[in-house]
Amino acid sequence: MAGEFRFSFGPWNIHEGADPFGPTVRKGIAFAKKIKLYKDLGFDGVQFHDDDAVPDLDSLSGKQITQKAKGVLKLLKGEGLSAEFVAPRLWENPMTIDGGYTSNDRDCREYAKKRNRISIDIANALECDLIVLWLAREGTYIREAKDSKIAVERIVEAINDMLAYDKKIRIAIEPKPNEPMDHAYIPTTGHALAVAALSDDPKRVGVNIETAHAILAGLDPSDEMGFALAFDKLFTVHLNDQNGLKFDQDKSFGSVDLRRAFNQVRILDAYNYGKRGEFVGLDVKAMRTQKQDLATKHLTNSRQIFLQLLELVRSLNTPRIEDLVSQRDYEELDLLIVNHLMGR
Ligand code: XLS
Ligand code: MG
Repeated sequence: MAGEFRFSFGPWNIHEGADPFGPTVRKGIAFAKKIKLYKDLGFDGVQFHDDDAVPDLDSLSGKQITQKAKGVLKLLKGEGLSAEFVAPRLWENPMTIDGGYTSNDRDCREYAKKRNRISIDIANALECDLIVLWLAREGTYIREAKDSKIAVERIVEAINDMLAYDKKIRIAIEPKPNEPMDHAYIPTTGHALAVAALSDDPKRVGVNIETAHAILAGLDPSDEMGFALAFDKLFTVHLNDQNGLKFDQDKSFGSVDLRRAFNQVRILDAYNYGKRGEFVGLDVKAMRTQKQDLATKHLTNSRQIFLQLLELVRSLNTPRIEDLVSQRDYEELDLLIVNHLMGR
C-alpha cells in the first residue's frame, strides 16, 4: 500500500551546511553524483531550479540551454528517475536584488520574465510540465518601498506571460510569508489561489504547499492542503518541519510535531494525492553538525517517517472516530489520536 506514494527532492537538499553565520562544513557533491544517490535513498523524482539543471545559464544561448537540459534528461533516464518541476531561481542574481516580478526596475522585471521562459524551455527538455514559483524576494523590507497593489498585478502579469509562452505548462506558486523579506506579497495558499484566479488560465495555476512556510504564517499545514484540495490545486508539496516562528528550518518531516505531520499524511492519503502523478516532495535540510557521509539521513528519515505515519493513518479505527465525532466527544477523540500516535 505504502508504495503508492512516490518521493522527490532537489539537489539543494544535499548541501554543504553553510548558514548566514558560518561557511560550509561538508564537501560539495557533484550534481551527477547526487543523481546516483536518489534511487538508493528511495526517491524517484528530481526537483530542479533552472540553474541546477543548467548552470551558468545567463552565459548560454537558448539552443545551448536546451542541449544541456537534454543531457540532464539522459542522466535522469539512466537512473530511472524523472524530473518533477523546474523553479526559476530569482533570488541570487544581481538583477533580482529587489525581487524579480515586483522589482521597481523595468529591466529587472524583464530579466525575471526571461528566466521564467528559460525555466519552461528547461522543463520541456526534461519532459516535465510543472514550474514552481517560490517568490523569494517578491516582497519588501519596508512598506514604502513598493506599491502592494501594483506588485500583485505584476506577479499576475509574469504568470500570464508564462501561460501564454507555453499552452501546456502548469504553475505551482509556493507561498511563504517572510524570509528573506520582511513581508512577502503571497504569504499563504489563499493568496496564491486568489492570484491564480486573476490569471488568464486559472486551471493551470495551483500551489506547492511547504509545511514550514505554512507554520511561519501561523497556519496549520494540513488545513492549507485541504484548502488547496478543495480547489483541486494541490500540484505538489514540500514536506518538512519547523520549530516555531523563527528562520525557515527545513527540519526532517515529523521531527518537531508528529501529530501535525500525521494530519498532513492523513489528508494527502484521504484525497488520493499522488494518483495523478504528484510527488511527495521533501524540502528538508541536514543539520549543520552532520558529518559528510551521514548528510543524507534527513531525506531517508523524512521518507521513513512519512511511511510510518501512513501506516498509522490507515490503521485508525475509523468507525470509532465517526462515532466520537457524531457524539461531539472531541476529548475522547483527542486521546484516541494521541494514544494511536503512541502505539497504544
Ligand atoms: C524554498 C525552497 C525553494 C523552493 C523551490 O522553500 O527551498 O528552493 O522550494 O524554488
Ligand atoms: Mg520549498
